[in-house]
Amino acid sequence: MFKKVLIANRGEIALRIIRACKEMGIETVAVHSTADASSMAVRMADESVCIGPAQSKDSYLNIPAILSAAALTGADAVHPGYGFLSENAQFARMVEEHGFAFIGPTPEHIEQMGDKVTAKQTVAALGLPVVPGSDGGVDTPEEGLKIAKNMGFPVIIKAASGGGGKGMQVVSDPDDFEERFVRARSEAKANFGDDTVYIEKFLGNPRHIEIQVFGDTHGNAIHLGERDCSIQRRHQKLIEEAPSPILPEDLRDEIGSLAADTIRAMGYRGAGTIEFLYEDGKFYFMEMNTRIQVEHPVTEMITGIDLIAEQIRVAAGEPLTVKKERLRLRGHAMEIRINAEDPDTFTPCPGTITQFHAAGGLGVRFDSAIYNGYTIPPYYDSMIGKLIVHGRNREECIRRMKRAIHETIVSGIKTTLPLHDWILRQDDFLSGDYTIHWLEEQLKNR
Ligand code: MV4
Repeated sequence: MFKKVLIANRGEIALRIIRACKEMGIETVAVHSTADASSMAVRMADESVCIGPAQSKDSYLNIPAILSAAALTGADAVHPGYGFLSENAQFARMVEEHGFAFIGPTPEHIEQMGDKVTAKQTVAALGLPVVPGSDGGVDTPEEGLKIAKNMGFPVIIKAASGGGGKGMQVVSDPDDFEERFVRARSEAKANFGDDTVYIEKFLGNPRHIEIQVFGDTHGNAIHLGERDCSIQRRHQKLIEEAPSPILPEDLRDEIGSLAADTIRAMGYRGAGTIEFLYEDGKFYFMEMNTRIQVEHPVTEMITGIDLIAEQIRVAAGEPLTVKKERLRLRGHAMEIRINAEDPDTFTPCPGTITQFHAAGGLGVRFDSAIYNGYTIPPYYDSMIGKLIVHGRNREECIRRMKRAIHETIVSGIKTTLPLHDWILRQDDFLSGDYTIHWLEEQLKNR
């Protein structure tokens, strides 16, 4: 097992990784920007190293500075968390070339899933259901229009190097196709330096359901059930839950087993998430994330498994401690992301927290790095914490979440807590009757 792990991240996930390391008897190194010198991660880690100025590109994305910190402190592994360098294949490669273990998949798997065309072809060949569409990249508008007409409109044009919603064009009218195709290509080129685009049938009212998977270096691969992440705005998730309120038991087993079989066949190591669109009782592969995700605690709550500890063990070459036969999904879990934002306009509200109290009690978990008197820097993501609750069923879970929201005190800044309280009182949410577009529709009419 590793003796010392460097955490190449900040905020709540840095703290989450430090906690797992402490419980495993592993020493920790926090790296931080000048803006994060008084962060909780710096206080909780055994050692800390300043890796540069506030701007992410100079610090949390500064590969030479991070590798120097690892060498200087004698770390033997690097955990990238989520965001920042977590899905940067070049970073994973350089970490390994410098003699450290990368707590994540191989650079090759990151690369393979980072290219959405290659990812789709790979998983389709291994038996996962994909959205009907072009067979790989499409070079010309003429070629694209032919495919679209064969498939029927509406279609969606996506960037191969995209993901997370960037550089997509929906086309309903064949007359608009050429213009949209050209726009998709040039946006792809401008955003990702790669103008490869592909075409899919556009699904109008899907849900976002993702499967948590895990593989090790001994040929084991499992799935840990799904998370329903359909409550989102502009591709930012607000609420995630498990199990999905609308997924039948037999379909969960079916898609979960297919997902596990897929990563086993790939020889995939570590934690991963396979994202699907779910519409009319059918799953369609969207993309695979090769990192630990923000919403991983939802899965931890229903499985009782420490996913970060499992990542660390797998990276150290140990087999998964979870066996499919012993895995039971228990009760219901839900997570809300708390952002330092105006709940009506979503404008970020950095500033100083003048009063703070975390919710507690049975089945309540608050993952955050904020504290009383903490000043939220303006340079990074506005998420300041995650409130996660577990209950015996969805009803108990929702009641507990409402209770926990009202127990949470964060003064001095605006937060999205009031918006969450509102969502949790909507009939459509309570009945589970919503698609990925529901929240944005509601916000228009509110
Ligand atoms: C789609 C789609 C409908 N049909 N693909 C958005 C993010 C990127 N990962 C893929 N996305 C979508 N792909 C087909 N064929 C609708 C979306 C989509 C979406 C997906 C998940 C969560 C929120 C979303 C919001 C808008 C569009």
